[in-house]
Amino acid sequence: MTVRLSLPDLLAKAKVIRRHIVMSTTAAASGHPTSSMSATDIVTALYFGGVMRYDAKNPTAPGRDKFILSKGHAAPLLYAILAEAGYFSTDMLPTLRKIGSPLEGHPNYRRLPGVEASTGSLGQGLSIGVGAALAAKLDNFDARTYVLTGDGEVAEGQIWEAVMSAAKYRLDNLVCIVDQNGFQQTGATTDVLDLRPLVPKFEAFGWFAQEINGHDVNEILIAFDKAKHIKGKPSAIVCRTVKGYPIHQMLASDPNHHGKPLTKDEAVQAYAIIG
Ligand SMILES: Cc1ncc(C[n+]2csc(CCOP(=O)(O)OP(=O)(O)O)c2C)c(N)n1
Ligand SMILES: [Mg+2]
Repeated sequence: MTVRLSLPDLLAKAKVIRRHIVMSTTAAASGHPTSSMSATDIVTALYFGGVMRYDAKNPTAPGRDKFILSKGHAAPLLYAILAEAGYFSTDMLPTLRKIGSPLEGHPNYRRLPGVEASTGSLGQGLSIGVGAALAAKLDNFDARTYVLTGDGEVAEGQIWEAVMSAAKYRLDNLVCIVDQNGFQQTGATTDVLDLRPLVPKFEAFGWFAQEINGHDVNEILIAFDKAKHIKGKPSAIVCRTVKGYPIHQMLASDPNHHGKPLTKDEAVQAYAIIG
């Protein structure tokens, strides 16, 4: 089944998700709020915009679509999405990173329903996605796999091994989404390693590739729909995003703000900006 909210309801859902992200990372006093917030509109559209087929009450149903968070440090985003989708109670969100909680710092598929792969070691999720998409084809399931990677993460060599094999196996049921927020752990991608433009690189490897505004839910939905209609090749959607959106202005002195939670006072300010 799919969940298809109206555009105003989708925008409202993205605000709820962002508030969960701020609340859970501030409660944990650790985690990656800005990495989670750049990708919030993308993943909200996937789960609540009628894109993915899933059943929160039957999380391992054969033939389901799969979402793999390759940039596993954005776990607070995944947990907020899965809780809102009904995989587990939103009451669990404040237990992020607490001893004994299944909401580990990085997603653990053995401990939490809806988590399709254990990730956090960057570069691996697209290969897992290739396996899932290939398996779906071999099983004759009309199932799609969506993988979210970071723009620093795509510097990992394993990403491009997966890109090559996905084209070889004509995995038109695989979508690689790149959260192009312009920053990685140690600084701006322009300073560390800039792989832009990514679209011609994916195209050179035999993929269908689009570049969109990753904060425009309408554009995101159109891009997912376009990808669904491409036959014979995998799809990449390069999303231009802002790390920490929409609280980036609050963090202007440290726009990356990588792996740092907000203080309690900053969180109050953030809730006001998010709305
Ligand atoms: C293999 C590997 N190397 C290093 C890290 C440490 N690390 C965690 S997040 C991160 C930066 C990732 O940047 P990007 O992919 O752009 O994600 P963003 O947080 O900007 O969304 C790094 C280097 C890791 N998790 N895995
Ligand atoms: Mg990045």
